[in-house]
Order: sequence, then structure tokens, then C-alpha cells
Amino acid sequence: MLPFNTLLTIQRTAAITSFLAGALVVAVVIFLITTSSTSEDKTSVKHKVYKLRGRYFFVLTLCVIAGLFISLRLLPYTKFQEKPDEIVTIVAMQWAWKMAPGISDKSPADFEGSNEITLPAGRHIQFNVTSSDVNHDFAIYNSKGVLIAQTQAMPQYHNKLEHYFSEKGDYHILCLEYCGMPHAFMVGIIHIN
Ligand SMILES: [Cu+2]
Repeated sequence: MLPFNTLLTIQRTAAITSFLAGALVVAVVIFLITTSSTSEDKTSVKHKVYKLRGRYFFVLTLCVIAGLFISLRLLPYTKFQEKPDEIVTIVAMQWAWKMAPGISDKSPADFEGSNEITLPAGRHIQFNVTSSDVNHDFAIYNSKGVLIAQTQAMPQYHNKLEHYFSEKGDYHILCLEYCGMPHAFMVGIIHIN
């Protein structure tokens, strides 16, 4: 959670920015109304606009190509294309989590795991998530109560969730899919050290 002062500043900045953008739109409209005339020769205007449109298209294309080139390199996909450092099997059940390192060849119902697990910080971890009964949702919260990663836990499906825990500490696992009365008590812990 951001401190209240920071939130206020972000809100103020957003308000000022939208006010200035609104004022700019109004100014452009007023400019167009005051400078437009009905008697001007439309052919020469059309010619001017079409010429400008060609240049505008060219500049816009260059901007899009440059934007794609810069932003595509920043996407985190390549980071997760390597083999994970560690694989953890997660089985959700009414109303607990079974977690254990490695890939399990047992059925979700027979799989044995604990509600608590310890994992290393700064490693590429892949969670292999499934369910032994109904739909659940495997959601990881940090110590400040912020949701940092989540995926559905579904019977007969194995969803892969990859995450780097850059900070040490205790992370809580909550279920984000209502799965019955004690759903809210379905809490697991991941210790990162
Ligand atoms: Cu639930």
C-alpha cells in the first residue's frame, strides 16, 4: 500500500494533467472555430491536407516501429524461457494447500504436501498448480498484503505459474475462487530465504 501522501500526489498530478489536456482540447476547438471560413477554395485545402496526411502516416509508422523495437525488448518473456531453477507442485483441495518441491507422478488426491513451504529468494520458480476436487485459485500475497501472482487451480489441468521472489520474507497463499464455506481459511505460507 502506498503512503497516503504519495497517493494524494499521484491523484493531484492526474487531476492537473487531465485539466490541462481538457483545456488544450477546448483551445484547439476555439482556434478551429475562429480560423475556419466557409468561402475558402476546398480543392487547395484538400491538396494540402492529403500532402500532410502522407507525411503524418510516415512519421506515425516510424514511431510505431521504434516503439515496438524498444518495448518488445523489455518484455519479460525471455527471462521465463529458460529452464526454471526449481519446480514446486501445488495441489489445492477443500480447504487446504498441498505444496512440495519437484514434479509429482501421484494423482492429486494421493499427493502429499504441506500447507507451508520454504523456497530460495532470487531463483526462477515454477509452480505446477492443480486441484484434487473443485476449482480454486492459487494467489500469492507479499508481507504487505499485495497480490503478486496468481493462477487458477483446476481439477485435471496443470497450470504453470512462474515467479522470481526477489525479496525474502513470508508470503501468504490465499484462494481466490469461492470453494465452500471455509474458503477464507484456506491459507498457506511460502517462506522465502
Ligand atoms: Cu476457495
